[in-house]
Amino acid sequence: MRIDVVSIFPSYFDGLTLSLLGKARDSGILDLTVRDLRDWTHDRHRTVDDTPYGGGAGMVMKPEPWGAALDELAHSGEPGDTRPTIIFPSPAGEVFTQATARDLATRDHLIFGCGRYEGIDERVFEYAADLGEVRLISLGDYVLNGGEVAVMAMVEAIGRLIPGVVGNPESLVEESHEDGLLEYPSYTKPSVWRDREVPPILLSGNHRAIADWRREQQLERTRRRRPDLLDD
Ligand code: JE8
Repeated sequence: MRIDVVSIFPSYFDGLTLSLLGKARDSGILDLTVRDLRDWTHDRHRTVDDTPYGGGAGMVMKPEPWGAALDELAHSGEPGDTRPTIIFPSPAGEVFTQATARDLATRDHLIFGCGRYEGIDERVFEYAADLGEVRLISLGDYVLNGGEVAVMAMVEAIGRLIPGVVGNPESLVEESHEDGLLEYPSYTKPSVWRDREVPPILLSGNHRAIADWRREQQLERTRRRRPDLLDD
């Protein structure tokens, strides 16, 4: 899979190129490139923003650098050029879930456009729809200062679903949200710590009983903390 990220703060993504995704990148499973939007400006000040038509507070990202960036990145250069999925993080988008991550993990080419300020000139979204499938996706119902933090979370969630990125494929199906339930609690040595014992069932060696206990813990926690997950 190819993932391109466009941002005016490319160094935000330095941590993403380490560890988990670093391995996938080196092995060629994931080709992750982070680009500076200002590389597609032509003026001395590398301007990416301007005042909003109609007035109002703050600045809006100019369309021209975005148009040039999308033109360049939407073409893979390979024969059999496929249309990319172009994702703009937005508080006004559909909410990102594990189902969204699973869907996006099946795509050949993702382009993430990180807005800042009051957002991006609306015509950029219309233009992007000529180049690929456009998705406006929100990380959740709270306000961030720009798209970078949302894209880091989305790329990490998508990247770890790509075969070969996570070492043990069994660990994927057991996880929180993959089966619609919260995770069961985990314990390690020592078996007694500050007078607190590990649940004895986990030391019993009875693997069926342990699996049943863990499932019960998942159901109990989901009922208490996230009853919305059990509604449907
Ligand atoms: C963003 C964002 C996600 C989430 C995403 C992109 C670009 C219009 N508003 C813009 C005004 C307040 C400041 C906003 C800054 N901003 C925020 C998000 C997001 N994905 N879950 N919350 N916020 C941009 C500019």
